[in-house]
Amino acid sequence: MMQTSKSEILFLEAQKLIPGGVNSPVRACGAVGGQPVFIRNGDKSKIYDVDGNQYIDYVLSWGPLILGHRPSCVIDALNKVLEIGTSFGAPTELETQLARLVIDMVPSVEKIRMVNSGTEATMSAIRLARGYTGRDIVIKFDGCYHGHADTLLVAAGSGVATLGIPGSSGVPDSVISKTLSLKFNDIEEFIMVMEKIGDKVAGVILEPVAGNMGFVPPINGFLQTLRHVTSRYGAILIFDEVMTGFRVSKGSAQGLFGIIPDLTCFGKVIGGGLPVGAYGGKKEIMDHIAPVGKVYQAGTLSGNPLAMAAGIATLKELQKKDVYETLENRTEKLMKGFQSAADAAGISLNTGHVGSMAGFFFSSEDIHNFDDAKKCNLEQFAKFYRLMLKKGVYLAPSQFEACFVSLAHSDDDIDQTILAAREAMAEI
Ligand code: KE4
Repeated sequence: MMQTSKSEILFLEAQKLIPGGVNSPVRACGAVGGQPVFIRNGDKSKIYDVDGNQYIDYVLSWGPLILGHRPSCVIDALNKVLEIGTSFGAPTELETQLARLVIDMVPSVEKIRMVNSGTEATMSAIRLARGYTGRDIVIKFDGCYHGHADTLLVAAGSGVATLGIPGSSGVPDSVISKTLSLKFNDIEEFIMVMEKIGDKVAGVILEPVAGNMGFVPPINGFLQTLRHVTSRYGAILIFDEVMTGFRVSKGSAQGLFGIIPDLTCFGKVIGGGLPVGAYGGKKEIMDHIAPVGKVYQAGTLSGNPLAMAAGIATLKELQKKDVYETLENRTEKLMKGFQSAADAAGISLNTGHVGSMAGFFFSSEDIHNFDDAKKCNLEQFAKFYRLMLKKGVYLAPSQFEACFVSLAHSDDDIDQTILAAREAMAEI
């Protein structure tokens, strides 16, 4: 029987001081019942809670830890920076080094600006698209989550979907009146809308592989249509690669699908576990950002040396031979194992993955958009989540999330997880 009394005590205390006892809503496990476990430490593919329970971790801090917990290259890089300081609020060479690494790995990016979160990255990219085009309207897609900037909190996924709320209170209608949210993967609807208002659209933003309505890849032609039609109307195509960046392939989703967006947002992996976001793209667009241009964006800790060092160490590791093949093979094995576990138990399960980003829905139908995702069996998901947690497997506590595999996940970890899934599917 899993002992969680210390987590329960800590959760009670945290709830007195922090809304919901958490610093990000999805961590409260509202969608799956039960209470969050408090983490004591992490190492490689595992995390350990304050009661000493061990878990194979497929959340990986919601994506950043593609090398696993405490990879030596990142720890060594951080220790080296600590010898010279933590933050200066002035340029350092480390910022240029991380910029160079991202630009070398993602050819569509000619210039890049570092910020501190994915939210800052997407918020700034939207402001830049509006400043560059002089237009106001932004198009997003239902179920895609781009962080919590007011203008993008419309029909969002992730924590907003997990809470079952349409958007957020506190966001004036005037702010979201210029944001249109269309159906993900609906090519006809997108073309129709752009034929009507395309010349008024500043930007179109999406997750090229959605991970915040659960795992939903683009259907054939969807990304290509967005690229072709936005070019025709002079709208800026923004790939929110905060989750997919350096996760689904070395060249991110744009490299995998061969699409060149005008702007790209990054986060998670490029910080290697420290707070980093970034947005970048064509020089001609990026030079509209202050101090060169008139679109303002700033940040006290943007380009922080510690965060840069963790990002540099992570991306350098990802450039090594066979990294993405290893990640792909392990993730495919995991998802095939989940599928066969469900089949053996007669449970309808829909699994998918791109690179080391994966997901599964308890449904017999194909899932192409947020409406499809919301029809899945959320109760079965919650039961599966709780059973797997008890069996030492830490999955995202919401159907509207993705899961991740790291280079630290061994074949034995995958085998153990599949065995746990077989048992859990039989008990659902
Ligand atoms: P942050 O502001 O949380 O660093 O990034 C926002 C963001 C932007 N774009 C995409 C595609 C994202 O997935 C995210 C954040 N992802 C969620 C998990 N789905 C973060 C977890 C959380 O909110 O606690």
